[in-house]
Amino acid sequence: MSSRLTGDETALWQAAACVLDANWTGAATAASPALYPHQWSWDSAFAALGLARHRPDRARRELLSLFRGQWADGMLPHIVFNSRLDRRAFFPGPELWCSDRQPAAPRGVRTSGLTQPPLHALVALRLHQAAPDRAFAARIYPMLAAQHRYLAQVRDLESSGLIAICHPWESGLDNSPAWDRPLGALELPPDAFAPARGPRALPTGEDYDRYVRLVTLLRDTAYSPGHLRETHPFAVEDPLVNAAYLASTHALAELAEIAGADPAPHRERAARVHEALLDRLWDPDTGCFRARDLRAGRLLPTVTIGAFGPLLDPELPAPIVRALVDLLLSARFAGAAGYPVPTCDIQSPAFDRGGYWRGPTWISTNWLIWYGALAHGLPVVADLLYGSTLRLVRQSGFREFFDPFDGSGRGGHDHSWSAALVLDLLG
Ligand code: 9YW
Repeated sequence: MSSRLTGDETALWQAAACVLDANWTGAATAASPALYPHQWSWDSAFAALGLARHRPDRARRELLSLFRGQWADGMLPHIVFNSRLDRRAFFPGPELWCSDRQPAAPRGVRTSGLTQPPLHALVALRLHQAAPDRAFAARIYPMLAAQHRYLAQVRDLESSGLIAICHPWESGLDNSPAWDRPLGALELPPDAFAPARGPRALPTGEDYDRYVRLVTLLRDTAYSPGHLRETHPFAVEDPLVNAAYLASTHALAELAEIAGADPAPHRERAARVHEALLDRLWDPDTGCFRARDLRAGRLLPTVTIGAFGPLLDPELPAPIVRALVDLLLSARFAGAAGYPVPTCDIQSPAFDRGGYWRGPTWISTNWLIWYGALAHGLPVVADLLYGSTLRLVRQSGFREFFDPFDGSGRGGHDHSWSAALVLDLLG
């Protein structure tokens, strides 16, 4: 803990550290004790950032434990299931994914068959910068390189430089209005039915049936690259996922140097992703980034928090940075929310202040924008994000998400990334 914290900040720091301690399973951090008791991929990356401030030994174990779930083709799954938990602890559990029947999946640990935003190399580099540990860098570099190789070889569906998600869950922003069109275009078999899940059911009904349908299509084709490229009905290039990929590709080049490997291929890839982000996802007519639906061959209409993801690109041209800042501060986002940043354009008909990723403010997306703003030397934006994020947790605790107008807490309590990222913000 930094010695320059005020008394109030010290109390917040300690409360956040207690949440991480309580959610530590002995090998990893449960995303949220009651709702999401397993290890989720991008949650784990965020948890490691907080643990780096509190228990650096655990931060490294957190990442290594996630990579126990990595498949032989490099795919890093979005859930690594805790085998000590009852199989009813979370739906969909291991039985939906059947990783134990996939030759590429690891033995002795069950996982999902999807990915999540690849922030891990960025986080591994930050751990190294906070407490240099060449042995750890050398150990994790090949795993990260394999993760990135999988993304470049299997997920760059149109050889554009960008990676595609094949399920809304892969975006991390599950029910974002950005996915409404491609999800709505999905045909459901007449008997589609998804069992009720856990203590809460969000999102519900037909949306959920569609999520499960997409998983069964992937599973029943053995998660094959050919199915993904040719026939899978959901394939989207998302600006936030690709910005995370780009930031991590830059970090991977630095980690390669630390580990004594060749950084050049990662630098070349980063240059390609940067160009493709601008060519394919920047919409000059509306002055923002949008997700591209590869199956329909067009940009998706709703402007969401994903539009700000490319602030993670260190080479984003200054006029585009300015356009993003104007949009962020406008009445469509921070300008009309007491507790920014809402996850959907407030003026969109799809905006829903209580609807999970359809409007509420989340600590993870706030942290990503804060981090990008710092990198671009935008102190006004960074201070706004820092202040509003701390106000949220002071007022409502380490909740899963928050009402963007009055800051009231929603969803699960003691959410790991809400605590971890506050630790990182406080420094
Ligand atoms: C689900 C764990 C996960 C996050 C996702 C979030 C939610 C789980 O919880 O998804 O299937 O409902 O949308 O980003 O990783 O915190």
